[in-house]
Amino acid sequence: MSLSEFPIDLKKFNTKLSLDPSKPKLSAAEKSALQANIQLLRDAIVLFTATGAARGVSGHTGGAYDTVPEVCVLLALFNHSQRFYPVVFDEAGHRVATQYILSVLEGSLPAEHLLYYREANSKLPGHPELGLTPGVKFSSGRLGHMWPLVNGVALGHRDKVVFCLGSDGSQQEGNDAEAARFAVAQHLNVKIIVDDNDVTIAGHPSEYLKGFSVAKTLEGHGLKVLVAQGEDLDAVWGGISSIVAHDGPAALVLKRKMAPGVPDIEGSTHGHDVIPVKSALTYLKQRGYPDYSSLYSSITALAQPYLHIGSTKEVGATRVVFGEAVNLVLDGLSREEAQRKVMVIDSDLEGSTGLKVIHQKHPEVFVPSGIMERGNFSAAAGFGFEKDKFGVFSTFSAFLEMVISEITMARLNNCNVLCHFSHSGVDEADNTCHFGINSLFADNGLSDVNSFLYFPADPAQMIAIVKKVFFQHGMRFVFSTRAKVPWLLREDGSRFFDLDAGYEFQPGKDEVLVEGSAGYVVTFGEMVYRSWDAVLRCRQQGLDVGLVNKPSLNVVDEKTIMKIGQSPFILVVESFNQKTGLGSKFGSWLLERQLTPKYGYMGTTREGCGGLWEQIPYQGLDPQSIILKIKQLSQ
Ligand SMILES: Cc1ncc(C[n+]2csc(CCOP(=O)(O)OP(=O)(O)O)c2C)c(N)n1
Repeated sequence: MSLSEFPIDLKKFNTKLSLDPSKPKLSAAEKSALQANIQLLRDAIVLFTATGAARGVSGHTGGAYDTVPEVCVLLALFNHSQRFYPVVFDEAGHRVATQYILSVLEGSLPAEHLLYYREANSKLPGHPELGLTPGVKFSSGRLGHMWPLVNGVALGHRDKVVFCLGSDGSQQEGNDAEAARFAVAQHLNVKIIVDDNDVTIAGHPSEYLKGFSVAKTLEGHGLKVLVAQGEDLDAVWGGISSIVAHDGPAALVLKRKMAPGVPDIEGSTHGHDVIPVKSALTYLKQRGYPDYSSLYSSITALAQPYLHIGSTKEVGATRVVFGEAVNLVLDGLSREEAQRKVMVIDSDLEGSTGLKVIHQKHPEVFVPSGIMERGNFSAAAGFGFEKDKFGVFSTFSAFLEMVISEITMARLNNCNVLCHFSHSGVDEADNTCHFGINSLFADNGLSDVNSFLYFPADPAQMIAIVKKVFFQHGMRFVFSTRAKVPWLLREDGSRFFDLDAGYEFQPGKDEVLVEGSAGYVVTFGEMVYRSWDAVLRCRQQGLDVGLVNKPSLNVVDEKTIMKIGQSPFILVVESFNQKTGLGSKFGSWLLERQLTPKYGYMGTTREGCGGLWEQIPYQGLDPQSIILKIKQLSQ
């Protein structure tokens, strides 16, 4: 079976189905037409999202699968009347499979293209991106960011009813509370349909966020709220027709298990992620489809073709090592002392940001919490409000942008917070809304306060940094990437950051990994091994380039800058935003010291290409691109 044809005939979708919301009961014919549409889309979603699993690029199945009934109802309403703003906004952008299938139904994408879900350069990334994918009508992907925007759409279209699909994950964000209040105060005709499936990434909200009720919360804000069973089509239609009949903001909270009817993942957090190929095959077989194994086996993960020199073949996940390193520190304390001194708070990402091992080994310090980065950060700060207490907070680097103001207030309260921002830069990023590239915004204090931004170059350096800075005071930020990185090797094959051989991390100190007379590359984090490869290859060709690892990103090391600033050139290499990253500062630091080498800087400059490792070469940050820049500067 080949990828040139989508094996489920989406032309069977009844695009003409029209439903009149003034009739709260479905006729038998309407119900069966709706049911057929729902089943078709659900089967298609299982089929094509599983290609993400086959390709090794992951993805999300359950959430998109869940919301198909309400999506099909909305399409039938759009057919019925122009009163409805004809966009299926979705505050949970990971459910992007829905938007891709809608693009196919409206004829903007060929159906077979769905089989390239999340492949690099396929224009089917992990979240909807306006302007990238034909037919996609909005960008989404950071939870809590859509409803407030939909409110504005409704303000601009007072004559229309505007829908937004909601989720019990997204509804945890403070932005949604603000949006609810605003919708009520402005009497907006916004209708939120929430997939209340009690599943997010790290667990079940009913367990980790006891007391939270989507329906009661929305009611408390003053919305009209109905609750119905999401798998009871009559109830879904009844609910949607009555929130539409209501003049003003209203919500329909649909209770259902995650991925109802899908073997292996129903009701489980695994349903949040991409469905394993095996489970998809079982599901499709149960649904009476032929065996599609050959389709999935014809898909292969595209491996990174480049062999880096100057680092190990073995790779490690610095984001996971963060948690292990915290455990090493906590292992040295009694349980009572640990509990008194340390609090580690999660924002539904413990498996991704490395906190899980702390949860397992040191539950006495661990607080599982919801998708509420601002509140969780401030809780960590408040815990660290006293001199001998330390809060630990973690989320993806992309969401560092959400807590900048909270960081300022924590700073003004002299709080001790160790922040771990994983998924930094663009390496293997879930595309543009998940780029973690504006991280120097964390250094937003004035010149009379210190805060340190640390980005280890490999797993060993992560341990060295965490051990060193864990009990230091103030705000400390540690970064890691989604992608694994190798261990860095000296030219003699030994490891640079070997703790057993006496390596000790020194905050604020730049590390000259190799001296060079032709000029220096200055870099940090996951760009060090790539830059080291580039520098070594230049040196092999007789160009005596030096390399500086700058693990303390925001601090000037006077001795090193004076030394390298007198060399012929400096090239800053990073995957942060070229506009706001280290390269945007380093030139000023040089000029302030009357140092005027030739100067260049490379960072992230454009929206992503999807896929995984492909993001780095796409941004022109691969070793070959670094070599080219070195050669330009050294001429
Ligand atoms: C602001 C923000 N924080 C965290 C995330 C990471 N994240 C993506 S999906 C998700 C859980 C979502 O749960 P829900 O929206 O209920 O979706 P479901 O599990 O039902 O698919 C999290 C924490 C994010 N995308 N945006």
